[in-house]
Amino acid sequence: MKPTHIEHIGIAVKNLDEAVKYYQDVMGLTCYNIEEVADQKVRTAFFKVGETKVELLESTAPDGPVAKFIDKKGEGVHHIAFAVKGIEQSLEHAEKHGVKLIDQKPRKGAEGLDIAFLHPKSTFGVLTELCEDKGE
Ligand code: CMX
Repeated sequence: MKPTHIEHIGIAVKNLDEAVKYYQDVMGLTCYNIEEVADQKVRTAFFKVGETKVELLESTAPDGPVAKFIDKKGEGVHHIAFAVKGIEQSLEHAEKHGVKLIDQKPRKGAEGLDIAFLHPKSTFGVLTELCEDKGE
């Protein structure tokens, strides 16, 4: 596997609008996209910081992964996403090394990227996302 950069850092928040205001007013970043990802039960807001993005995540349902995370651990860093070339081969490579895959195959995530998650119990406690922009 060859990650090229950290594509984004996902941060779980209770209130997207309040968190967007903080990142804009205090951190001086510009929110360039707000998008709902229905199958993940989240509303997301994106900010660019160099080549990396900050993705704020607000749950849209009490049984969604982000709501469950906040119930258990509180607000905070939820996942780290690595941009890779060849996401299918990267997943195979991780699985061969004994990593538990959450997604056996890539699926479409926010911003049209192909994404797949690795289980945090196999990755030293960090929910890890692989993503690839295939430009489709
Ligand atoms: N980071 C680190 N550990 C996490 C975690 C996270 N984000 N989410 C859950 N865990 C830990 C829990 O603390 C728990 O640990 P313990 O057993 O030690 O208590 C364990 O993983 C199991 O957690 P759970 O609450 O029982 O939750 P589930 O097993 O039902 O689901 C997970 C956990 C990671 C498989 C699920 O959240 C998932 O599939 N995540 C991937 C999808 C996702 O997060 N989507 C939202 C973002 C979408 C986007 O970016 O567009």
